[in-house]
Amino acid sequence: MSKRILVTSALPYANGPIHLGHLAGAYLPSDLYTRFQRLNGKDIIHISGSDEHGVPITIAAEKEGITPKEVVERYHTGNKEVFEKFGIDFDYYGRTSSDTHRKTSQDFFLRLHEQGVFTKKKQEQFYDEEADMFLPDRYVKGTCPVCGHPEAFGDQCEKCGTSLSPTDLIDPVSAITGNKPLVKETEHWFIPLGDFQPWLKEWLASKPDWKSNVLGQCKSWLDAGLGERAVTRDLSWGVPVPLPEGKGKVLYVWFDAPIGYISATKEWAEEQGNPDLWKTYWQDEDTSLIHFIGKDNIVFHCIMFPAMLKQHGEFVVPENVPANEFLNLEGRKLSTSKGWAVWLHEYLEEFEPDLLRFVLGSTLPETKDSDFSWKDFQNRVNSELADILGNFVFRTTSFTHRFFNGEVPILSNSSGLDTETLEQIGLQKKKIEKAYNTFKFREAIAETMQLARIGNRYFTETEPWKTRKENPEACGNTLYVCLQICAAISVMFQPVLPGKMALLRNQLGVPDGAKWQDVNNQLVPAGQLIGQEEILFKKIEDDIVDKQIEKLNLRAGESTTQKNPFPPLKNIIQYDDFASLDLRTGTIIEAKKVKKSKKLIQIKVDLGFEIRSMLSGIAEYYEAEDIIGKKVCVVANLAPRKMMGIESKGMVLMAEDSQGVLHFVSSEAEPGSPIT
Ligand code: B3M
Ligand code: ZN
Repeated sequence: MSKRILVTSALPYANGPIHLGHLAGAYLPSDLYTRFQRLNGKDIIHISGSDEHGVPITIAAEKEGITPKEVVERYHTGNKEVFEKFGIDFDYYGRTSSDTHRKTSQDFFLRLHEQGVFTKKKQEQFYDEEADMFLPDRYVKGTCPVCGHPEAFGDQCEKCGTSLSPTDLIDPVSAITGNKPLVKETEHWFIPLGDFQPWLKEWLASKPDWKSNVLGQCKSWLDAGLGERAVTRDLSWGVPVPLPEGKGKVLYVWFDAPIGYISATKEWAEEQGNPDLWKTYWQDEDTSLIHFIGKDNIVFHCIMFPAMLKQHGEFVVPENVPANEFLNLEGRKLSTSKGWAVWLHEYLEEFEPDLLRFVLGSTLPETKDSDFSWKDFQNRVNSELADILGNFVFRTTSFTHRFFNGEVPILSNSSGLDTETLEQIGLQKKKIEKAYNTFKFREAIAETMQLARIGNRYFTETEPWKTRKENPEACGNTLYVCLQICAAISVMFQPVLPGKMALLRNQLGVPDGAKWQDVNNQLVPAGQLIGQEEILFKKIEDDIVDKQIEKLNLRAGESTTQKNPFPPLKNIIQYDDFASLDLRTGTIIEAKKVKKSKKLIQIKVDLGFEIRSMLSGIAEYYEAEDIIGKKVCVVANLAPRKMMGIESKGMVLMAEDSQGVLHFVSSEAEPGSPIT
């Protein structure tokens, strides 16, 4: 293990408030890790901040009718505050609109430029004449060439996750005016990621212990071959390109945002009164750099940013990137625009932070997508925090007060069970620290809770209410053991339940500065006076969570009544346009999932007069074997297209409902019948 750790959490775009999806992806895991390592006596700093550039900001500004600057002012401060209230333990929360950041990212760009890394190339790009601007990234919308999603963005299809260029889209339109964009020539700087491929491959091969979801994504990027990536954009909002010929252009947001980690560390060092301190964390080889992110940011943190750091030459590269998958909400994909989200500031109006820290921490999407539901929240709070942990602490402390004047009894003539139970503290401690060190936070939490279960079982088995009269010495031993377990928990549960465990330490007289190393089976000495019993966790009543579910449904309902959930109608076409389509009925006679593709199923359709092979982006909704025999309608004269190296001759028609689920369009007419 290295001498020091630098933890970063993805810089959230300052274009909206923080919700549960953010927390589950990056910020709760990074906080649990940081708090554990701090407790463990490590030299560690935790850096994050607002990502204030890029198209997500400018589009939000256009939607709200305000300037990009106003958007980031609105959300930066609010987000910083809500993280603080939730107990996310950042050492510094910066922002990419700062002067330090502008200078740091421009210097970075210039250094790579001077090293001759970039190629400068003319490129055809979409242009919106009415808005009088180029249309990078999300300024273009259209149909995804991979899965057929009609609302894909120019940089990524949010449905199938494919990373795209605006020109990949089918039927592209400007996101500002809805116009069909023109193509115009412009010039940009590109980083040839392909040149870094051999190094990246070797470097990633030296990280076999990384999470498999992360390595899997990296591998598929490398297998597909890394190309060039433009690092500049034609926009007015962002870090200006620091070259005379770059006038009117800014750095691509994914070039400047990760450098934001460095700029924020510089500002932190400044604040510490030691302006060079940032170098120790970024440039000394004895640092472990760890990026906490959600899965949609993997390529940038495992390929692009490491390549930039490596090329620059003065920085360490990441030691680990423990990216999480996504969090769903009540079984549905989280969507802020559809009102299907729980915002952290709203949560905090009703509940304490520690409850959510525990529940979300216990269900983090560490290896696959996971789900948050209000009923599960209630269940876990009631049956684990209240019934197990809270109850154990309460029965132990109240018993000590009633029968031992609130003093920790002495341990004498302990039984085998007493000793074994005390030893569990050390055994659990080992399991918990291993889980934290390997980014398995769900496991760390479950193993900590396990200690409270062990304590509860032991309390019940030793029956102190009986031994109190029959064998006071044994009764004292029971309470001694239980108090030691409570004390150990008050330190070991601190990363997850910082507020509640501070109360518990105070109650038991465990020093607030107790470290992980101090946890043993005699944390509270015999004779020590403990505070009065208190209820640590109150149970949540049904009506409280019902209200939350209602609120969620209401908001989602409002947003669908206000907003048509379907895409707007396309422009009017002439009959001839329609007549040029050759639509036919058919029957699926063979289907198999395309290897390595999440979306695609390769099918053979009987058109009566011939058998056609096609690809369809429906694997998320249908199993290949279930669709054999389905009657379908197809576009039979669509020019053949290749996807994932397989040719598709035609397209199966699907209807996409408001939830984004695809349904077949069928006809009973015999295969081959023209649809007119
Ligand atoms: N702002 C994307 C996101 O919020 C982006 C992360 C930047 S990390 C350097 O998911
Ligand atoms: Zn797609």
